[in-house]
Amino acid sequence: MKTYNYSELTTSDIQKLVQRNVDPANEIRTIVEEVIANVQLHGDSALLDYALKFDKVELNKLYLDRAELEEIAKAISADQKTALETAYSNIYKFHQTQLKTEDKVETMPGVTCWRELRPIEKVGLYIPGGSAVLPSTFLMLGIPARIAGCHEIVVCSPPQKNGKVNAFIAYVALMLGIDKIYLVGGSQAIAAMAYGTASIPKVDKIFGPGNQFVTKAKTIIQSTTTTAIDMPAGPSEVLVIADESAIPAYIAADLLAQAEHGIDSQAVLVCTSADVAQKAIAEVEKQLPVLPRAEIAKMAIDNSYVVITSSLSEAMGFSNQYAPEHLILATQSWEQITGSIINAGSVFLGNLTPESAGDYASGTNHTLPTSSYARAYSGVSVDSFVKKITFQHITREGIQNIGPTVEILAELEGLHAHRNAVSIRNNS
Ligand code: HSO
Ligand code: ZN
Repeated sequence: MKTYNYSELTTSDIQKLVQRNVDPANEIRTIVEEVIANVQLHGDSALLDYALKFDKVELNKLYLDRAELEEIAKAISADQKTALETAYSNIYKFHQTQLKTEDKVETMPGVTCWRELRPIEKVGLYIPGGSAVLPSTFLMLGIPARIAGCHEIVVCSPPQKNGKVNAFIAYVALMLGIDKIYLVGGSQAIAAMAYGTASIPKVDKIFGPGNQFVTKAKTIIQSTTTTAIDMPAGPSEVLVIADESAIPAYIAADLLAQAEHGIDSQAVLVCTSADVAQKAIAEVEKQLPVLPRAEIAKMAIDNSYVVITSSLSEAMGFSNQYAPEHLILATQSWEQITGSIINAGSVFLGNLTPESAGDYASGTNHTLPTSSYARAYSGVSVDSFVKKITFQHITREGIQNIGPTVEILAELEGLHAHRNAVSIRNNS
């Protein structure tokens, strides 16, 4: 892994280091725009063509129904069921607390304002299934959607070579009470859920991570259709801040857990100790070759780097500029530095808290902002599946209290009909 000394980096070096997943020649955009246009024009038949072209499978219908999901799910073992159920229960517990009723506020006597939650009616979940099938992502999206009370949950996941989804995806669908999975992947799935086709309903909001094509499709449809998106979640990334109290083998394991996601994943180590960093790099070289996904991990590691800093606060400064999706504080002093975190999607504290725990089962959501979007976006939560509608009620006393203020402000904006809407109530 390439190693840099923070003190030797210029502002522009740092800017280049923290920049990722740019598409300067718009190559990805051009491909994705064509897919979107094709799905918009030809609907289901375009989706069947793409299944053949990209997923190498000839489908005779675009979905699996409940009976088919039940049949597929039979293949999973008792241990696997228990693990999925434990993860389900922890994720459910953590997300359930996010549904809060807010207090009503009397801003002036007789003027009461409040907010109430309403679920987004139709949501679309994209469950990736390219080089790794991710049933855990299905849990991370389906559970908050169910807690929020969304009426219609449309699920798209790419078909495997046998024209089905794998048994774990099928089992999670049943756990969530979802009766249908559409066999569509990639940017074509995003287009289908944004425009609707004969088989796939148009949804109000699309959720889910994906490769650069899926992410590009989400960002395009968000500005060209009335369908919203959760966030532009792109290739996964981790930044580990470590000091001399960190354990090099653990750091390496965490970097590799990230790297095995995909060739465009990034795993960054920011370390106050050159010695620990060197040992961690040696550990990466030791642990990497035996991984089944070594080839992918190797390419991601080649796309990753180490920065040596002189202090934890300097390390945090770099991390805040990078704005990582996952931030691991591999130090016993984590309590002293959490207050200085400004930008991060999800944070893992201390030497015994691997990102994998949050990826699967501790309870937090793993659909998080990547590519420095953590500067402005939060990860998926129940909030992402609801709208917060404001309400107000004004009494006779209230309209008298607030009336003069509204009349003067309406007058100064030259909007007399606004002023009259108040005056007519107070003068009658
Ligand atoms: N690290 C991924 C989530 C994931 N990891 C799913 C394993 N399976 C994005 O947060
Ligand atoms: Zn992961």
